[in-house]
Amino acid sequence: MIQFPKDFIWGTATSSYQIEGAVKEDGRGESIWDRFCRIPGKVRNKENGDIACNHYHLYDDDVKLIKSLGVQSYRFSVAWSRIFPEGTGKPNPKGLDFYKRLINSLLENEIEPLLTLYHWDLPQLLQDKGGWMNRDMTDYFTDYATYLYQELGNQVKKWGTHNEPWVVSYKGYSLGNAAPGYVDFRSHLKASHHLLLSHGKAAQAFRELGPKGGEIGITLNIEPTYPLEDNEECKKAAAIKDGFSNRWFLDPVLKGSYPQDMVDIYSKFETFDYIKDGDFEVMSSPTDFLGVNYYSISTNKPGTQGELGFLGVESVKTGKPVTFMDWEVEPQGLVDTLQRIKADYGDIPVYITENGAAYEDQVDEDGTINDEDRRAYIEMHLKACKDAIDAGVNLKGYYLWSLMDNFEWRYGYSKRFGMVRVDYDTLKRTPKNSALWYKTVIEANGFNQTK
Ligand code: IFM
Repeated sequence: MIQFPKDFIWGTATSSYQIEGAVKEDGRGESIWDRFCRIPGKVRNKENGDIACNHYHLYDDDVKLIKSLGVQSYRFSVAWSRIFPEGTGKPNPKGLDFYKRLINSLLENEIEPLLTLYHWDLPQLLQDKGGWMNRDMTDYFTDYATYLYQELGNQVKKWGTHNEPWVVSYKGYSLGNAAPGYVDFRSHLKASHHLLLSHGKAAQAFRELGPKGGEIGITLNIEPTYPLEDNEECKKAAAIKDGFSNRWFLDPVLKGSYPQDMVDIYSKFETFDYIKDGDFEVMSSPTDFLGVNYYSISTNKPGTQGELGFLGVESVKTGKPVTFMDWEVEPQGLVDTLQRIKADYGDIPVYITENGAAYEDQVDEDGTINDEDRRAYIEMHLKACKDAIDAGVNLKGYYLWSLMDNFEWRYGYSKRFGMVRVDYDTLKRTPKNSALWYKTVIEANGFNQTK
């Protein structure tokens, strides 16, 4: 049996806009995703999070569901615009009350909350002030974080600042396929700077005003990059892709600087005049853990086509099996990622804050969902976690993405990541076979390897 350390944490994860619904209830303000979903052509079938999984009303049942699966910790995010409908200023007690009720329910069921402050749903009124392009956002974010530390810190000990700032800045400000939908690479660079600065400021505020004995960290999506062929050109392409996707975020947070090779490349079109003295010190304020979201790998060669053609990099598929997202399945990439973090950034405690897969699930006549492809994906990645632990990585826990099927951003409801199926007509939840298997893993703190 593959056995995990005694104190390993078994979790699952969601985010506010993807599951809550109730977007106009109890004083919640508009978020950038409410607005983005209304722009024609941005989200499949004009879908949106208006109802989503109706978790806002069904949260108590959802907590019972988490409990019934034996899950020990639940990672969720707070919708900033429920707490501060205008982004700043006057808090909304009804919005706060929802999270208090959710957290109480979790604690009553002995499920540890891991609260993420920002999982992409910025209050629209802050976007109207420039969003993450505006340096003031770093103070607004810190005020919002501090308010929650004070209101919820007695009950919540594990806190995350941002989820995947690369997605927020690159997809939101450069590719334009996530909210707010801008298309300008330089805006991505500026937005990413302010996101990481806001992380550092919120981490500093946590030390002063956060719960004693609490933990704070940031979640980065890491996609390990490999050369297509074993030659210098491909290795260089892989290094640039790594600098663009991974090191641009890891380095400021864990080393206190941007990677010089990327600064040299970007300096051809960017002056970085928005970087102020002392920023790197703030960005690299000590944190207690690093959250890693891992899904897939990237394989690279020199080229001028595609998204990063302007940097001389082309990412290609290598023929490995893919999930319904068209992401290649490669568990070794997770081992490499975790070992690399330890080698390059030190022995910081790590949680896998997301890992999982979308597949085209079939519901059998008797109502069961035999999602063997997802189960196998999870098993292989848990094996990768164990390999990394055996190699000395300080991996503390694993949060399966996702508790239930939900709004998968620009893909709407077409991509199902849940271990629990959501019937979008009735909103009924049905654990898939992967969830029943995950329950046995948690009970045994391990599993018999089949893959
Ligand atoms: O659904 C997303 C989540 O919001 C952030 N990480 C990746 C998941 C799957 O795409």
